[in-house]
Amino acid sequence: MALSRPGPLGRANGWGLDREAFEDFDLPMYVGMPTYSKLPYVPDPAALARRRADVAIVGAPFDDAVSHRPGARFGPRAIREATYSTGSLHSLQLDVEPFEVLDVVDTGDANIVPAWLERGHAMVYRKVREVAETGAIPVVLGGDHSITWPAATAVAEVRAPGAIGIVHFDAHADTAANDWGVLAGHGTPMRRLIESGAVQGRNFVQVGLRGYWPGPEVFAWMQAQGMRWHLMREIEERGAEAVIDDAIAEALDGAHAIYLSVDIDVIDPGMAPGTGTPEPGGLLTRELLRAVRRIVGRVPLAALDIVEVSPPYDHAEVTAMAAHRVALEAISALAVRKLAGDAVRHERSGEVPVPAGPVGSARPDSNILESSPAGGEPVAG
Ligand SMILES: [Mn+2]
Repeated sequence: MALSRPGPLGRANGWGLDREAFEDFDLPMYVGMPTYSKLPYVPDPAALARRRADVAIVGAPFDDAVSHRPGARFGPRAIREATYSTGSLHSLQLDVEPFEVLDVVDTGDANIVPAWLERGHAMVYRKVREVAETGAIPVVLGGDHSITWPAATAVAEVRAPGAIGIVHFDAHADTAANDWGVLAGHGTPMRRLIESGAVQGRNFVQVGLRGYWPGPEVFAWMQAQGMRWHLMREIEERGAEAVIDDAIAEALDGAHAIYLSVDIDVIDPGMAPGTGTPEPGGLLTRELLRAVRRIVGRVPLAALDIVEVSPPYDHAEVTAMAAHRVALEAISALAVRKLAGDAVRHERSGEVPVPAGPVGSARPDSNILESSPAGGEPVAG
């Protein structure tokens, strides 16, 4: 990289000496373009397809569906730059240099504007779909958890509806029928995904649930769908390792690939305070990072999302850093798989599969229920 020629004053001051100039990728994180880990910015899907990227970061800066603290719209920016390590990295835990093995790029954000819930979800759906269609693995940075409905629907459509499973880390089940009458709130996306046929209930595994929401009738609905869940209490009693092993086995039971959805509030709020609905008594950060490495190392990954990081409630960027590392641990685990000869990209063979289920048909004309028999339900997220 060449520097411009100095003038006479610059030379006299000693500023014309030969200096090494660094590529943007190798500069400190606080210098230059704030893409995820300073990776190349490739917003054009045609360019993404041409370079056959393995992994593509997507921002979903959307928090119009929250039930409590806002601020997750600022999550993608904060997560992208919440690291001090730049350039070609070496994972000590996995002994791999992920950016040497994989082509990882940042595709920028979905085309979000404020205060328009339906449009925001449509734009997340379209952005994730255009990325997934290139064969790259989408890593979606939220945003509140409602974005998992459009993001996972897009991935399910590209892969074949009903063929992906979801492993969902969260303090909350997010399977409410509605949030105070709103069908697309951040307490409802997992129900919408199952109702619409994007994902089958028996391929849905939840880890880390705790606290005081939702009520028993929602768990009865979950059981009727064949969903499986692991309460925080089970992790306390059996240990995270044993529970994650079970979750991996359950996730592989019938699904071709896994969409991993990580609500950062699965971590204890002492370690991840910057979130919308903090619930005391959660995972250690290191337990979550280990779980992500193990799951992505053993299960074909269709996509990953990391949601509910609210920078205004964060302290010392600790929550954003945890979210940054969730993405990086998954990318590093994918790199290990690629070195072992496994396919990482999704190569589509032949025609686009015909949807097996009524994907998208659960989409209401309005996200507000005209009349809700049970009334609106209070909600967490
Ligand atoms: Mn949650």
